[in-house]
Amino acid sequence: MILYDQIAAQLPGWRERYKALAKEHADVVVDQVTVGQIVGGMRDIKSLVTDISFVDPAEGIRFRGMSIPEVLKALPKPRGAKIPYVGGLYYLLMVGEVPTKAQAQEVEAEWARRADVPDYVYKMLKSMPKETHPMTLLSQAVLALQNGSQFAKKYHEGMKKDAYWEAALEDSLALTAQLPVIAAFIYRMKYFGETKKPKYSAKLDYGANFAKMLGVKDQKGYAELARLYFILHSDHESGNVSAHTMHLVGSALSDPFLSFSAALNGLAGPLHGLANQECLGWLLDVYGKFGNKVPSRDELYKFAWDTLNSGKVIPGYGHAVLRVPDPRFTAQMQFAKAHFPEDDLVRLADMVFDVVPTVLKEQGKAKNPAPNVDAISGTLQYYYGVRDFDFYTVLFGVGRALGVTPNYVWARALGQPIERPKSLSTKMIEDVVAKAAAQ
Ligand code: CMX
Repeated sequence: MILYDQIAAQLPGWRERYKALAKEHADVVVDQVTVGQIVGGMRDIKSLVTDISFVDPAEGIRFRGMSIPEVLKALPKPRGAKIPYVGGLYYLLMVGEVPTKAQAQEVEAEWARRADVPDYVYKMLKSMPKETHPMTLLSQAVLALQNGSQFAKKYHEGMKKDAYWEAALEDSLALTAQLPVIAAFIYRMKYFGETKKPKYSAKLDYGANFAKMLGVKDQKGYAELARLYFILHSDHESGNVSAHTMHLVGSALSDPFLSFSAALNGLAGPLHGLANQECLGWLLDVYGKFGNKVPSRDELYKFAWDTLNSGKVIPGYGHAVLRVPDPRFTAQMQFAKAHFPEDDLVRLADMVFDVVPTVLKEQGKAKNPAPNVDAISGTLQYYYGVRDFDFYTVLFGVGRALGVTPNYVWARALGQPIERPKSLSTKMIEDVVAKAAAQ
């Protein structure tokens, strides 16, 4: 299998490098940790290792060293499409090299072979109360799939440590193949009352399959958006809540299904992935308040201040690491402007981009007043008729699996240990502060 062969070929070299760091250079100091970082959500503490992606505060994400424009340009595309194969992105993240078109198609074929979701998963989803949040359904479905985990099965059969990554890769391919099917089923069931099993076609790529299974009107247009959306949401290095949860739970050798279900629960938080549903809600509130029209800049300025004065955050703005507009926002805005520049919500999102950073700067609290990935993603879904906001984080979840599973595979391949940071009591930290003051 293509990903297996490529990773296996690289592995001895990577293992040597990783082992050297762990054994020969373990005492080299990388950075200091301040009290502010300890009590401030561990911001910027350099304590994770990943080669899949890196977020530069002044530039944004790089996937395997490549910026978003570079990735979108270099990866192979389906015939007639402008946005690349998702399978090509998965190859890039897993292997670290830009695939040929044939290699990207091979990954797509691996997915098509594994996209069948067992019946009991559908049964379980159907038995849930109607009002259940779709993220809860998605997380439950992933947990239910754990039944078929090769990693868990082989671990209990005594699999050797060196082979962990192989079973992890098998589970990762199964998980990423089944996710769009489950997501589409949740969508059709929850909002249309349909319970037919979606059919994944080996003739279509990942994005086109998703467009078809979701049942949107403009299949071709939405397939492009789906590919873009999944690529952009795949990875954002390892410290964000969903990626870190996957890493942490995986470090206990919980299999990819257990780990990813946990990651989804973190993604479902309003300060993380749920912000995309909140962001479109905020835009529509603005739009509705001004009689379903794009307001003037002054009106928008006042609305933004009213939001802040009522104690709420402006969703889609700010970031824990980034200090510039998120290139994932920029790529989506470019897509919107290329395909439907006259759409009212796109014009509004563009005006928000102009006004909200000024408001946040005037307020002086947010370290980054610029838009993040969520500031526009819901607007694009809305345009294509996917208008049930609470579904948007499910889309983020499908995309996020494409980044966190390569991280999981490589963490097992390099034998990364169980994660166990140290905690201190408040008194201990106060003592450190007092000692520093006395010196
Ligand atoms: N609107 C209003 N206030 C904001 C703000 C925003 N968009 N972004 C930050 N702030 C405030 C914070 O709430 C914080 O206030 P307090 O000091 O009163 O607690 C202050 O500014 C400093 O925060 P920060 O250091 O700049 O940001 P954090 O690293 O603590 O948090 C984030 C980052 C994303 C949670 C925050 O910017 C936020 O809440 N944004 C809105 C929600 C959002 O868009 N989340 C999606 C992020 C992307 C993702 O993970 O999907």
